[in-house]
Amino acid sequence: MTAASEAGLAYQDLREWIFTLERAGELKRIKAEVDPILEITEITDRVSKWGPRGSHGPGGPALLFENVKGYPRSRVLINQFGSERRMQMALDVDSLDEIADRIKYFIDVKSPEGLLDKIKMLPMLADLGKFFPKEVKTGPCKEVIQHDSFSLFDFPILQCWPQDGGRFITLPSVVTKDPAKGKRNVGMYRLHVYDDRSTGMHWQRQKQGAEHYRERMRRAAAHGEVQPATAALDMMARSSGGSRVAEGKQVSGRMPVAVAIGTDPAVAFSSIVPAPPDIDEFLIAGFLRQKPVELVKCETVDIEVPANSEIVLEGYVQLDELRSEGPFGDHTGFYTMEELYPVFHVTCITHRKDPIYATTIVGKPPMEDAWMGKAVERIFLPLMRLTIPEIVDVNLPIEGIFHNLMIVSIRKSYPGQARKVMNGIWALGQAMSTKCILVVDEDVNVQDIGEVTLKVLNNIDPERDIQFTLGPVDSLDHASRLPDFGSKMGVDATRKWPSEGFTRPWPDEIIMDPETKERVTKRWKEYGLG
Ligand SMILES: Cc1cc2nc3c(=O)[nH]c(=O)nc-3n(C[C@H](O)[C@H](O)[C@H](O)COP(=O)(O)O)c2cc1C
Ligand SMILES: [Mn+2]
Repeated sequence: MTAASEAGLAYQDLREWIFTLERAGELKRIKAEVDPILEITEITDRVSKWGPRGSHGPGGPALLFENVKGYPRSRVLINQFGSERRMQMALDVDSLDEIADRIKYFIDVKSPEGLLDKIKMLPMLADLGKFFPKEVKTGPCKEVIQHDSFSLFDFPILQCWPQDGGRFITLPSVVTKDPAKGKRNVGMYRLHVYDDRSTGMHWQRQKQGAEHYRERMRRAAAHGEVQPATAALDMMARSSGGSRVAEGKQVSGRMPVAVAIGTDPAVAFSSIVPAPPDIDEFLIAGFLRQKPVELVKCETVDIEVPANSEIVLEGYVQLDELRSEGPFGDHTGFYTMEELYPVFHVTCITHRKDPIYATTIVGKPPMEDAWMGKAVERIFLPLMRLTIPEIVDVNLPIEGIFHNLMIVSIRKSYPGQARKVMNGIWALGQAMSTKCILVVDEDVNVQDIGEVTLKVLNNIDPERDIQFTLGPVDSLDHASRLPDFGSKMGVDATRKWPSEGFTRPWPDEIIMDPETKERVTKRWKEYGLG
């Protein structure tokens, strides 16, 4: 357990988290002068690859750069989540399965059948109540409020890779509201800095921020009594081949947006979890840290942000404006090329005194985001089982960059079930874009790639067992026939049954008999093999 839990409190802010990391030997301060242009990336990339491959590595320490060229008063934090251990510390658990268990506990609730059942449920309901975000009057993020004389270049924002289109804010919690229901969403979408006061807003079209934007677009269109043309709804039109917002169907208006940078780790992590659309990620953060997230109102927009943030950007996205975003060296190991995305105009910045700028880099895996993704894999397993109960375990291998490969083991009970599972996964929120799904029987340890390779390839008749489908694919897929749309593949590597048309005998796996094993164990010394 970490310092936060010893005190029975969640990390109060980024600074307490840094303090805890340092005390645990998980953070290094770098006092040598470093350039935010490329140099910090090269250092962090090397550190991310430290240590042995395996379930506990690699992943060197978190880095706090204290002498950033051109930014004498700034510090840059990077790689805070960059190992399995730090991901556990961030969520204050010894194993990520503890969180999965906590989720299961809530899921397992049945409707109470009598008074006694109801009474038993009370502590749990009280528990739940503890997680809702709480509004407070003010907080550290309001120490400095800048309405006029600010520039994004006041902050040590990195240019990550040589061909990047500029500097990018890479670890922002972007807060928006659904114009219909007022429901909040927090998502991590990178921001390409265009100039002192504007950035790209890289919410990919299947993400919740993009849906809030589309909903505003629909409303603005209805208000202006123009038809929200399909083209206008397909608003993140691509520079090549895509439809455009233009052609007289533009709808004007502003969508308020706020961005929190440098929050406590539960808030940053909750911004990347693939939560169902209507769930407020600040509630998830409260659940993870077991203490409500404290929110303050923004100065210029009707949005709340974590009071403990190091930096808050307030502003709006103009509905009828798209601009080229990228290129950006992405977590696929390739650059994502320029595409049209909305523009975020910053109207006010509030921040702590001498703010710490929290960031990350993505690139060839493993990088920091690999460990965030692995945490999502563990935490979401019980939620996947809600709709696909036969799932035993799931592995998203790091080099599969989360959308390219999912290996899933199932308890098979009826013919064709592996294909049902694939279709279930392709219907499951962000898992919809999984390019390749391998389904194996429950006796296969999906965490062991060697065992998976042996069994999957032995067990398949490729033509019979591969299922292709067409549908939405990840926005970062550079090989699909069209942006965001392409084919996906499932491999049914379960043992085939007669009821599936397989009438040949299925061979047994080679396993030594226990008597021989025991005899050899007992006699091992006699053989002189060491
Ligand atoms: C470091 C990092 C950067 C990310 N950048 C983006 C991005 O630029 N655009 C995007 O759509 N998703 C990005 N994601 C993934 C989203 O944060 C993730 O899909 C999240 O669940 C979206 O939240 P939403 O479902 O509320 O939209 C990033 C994730 C990480 C870990
Ligand atoms: Mn969301």
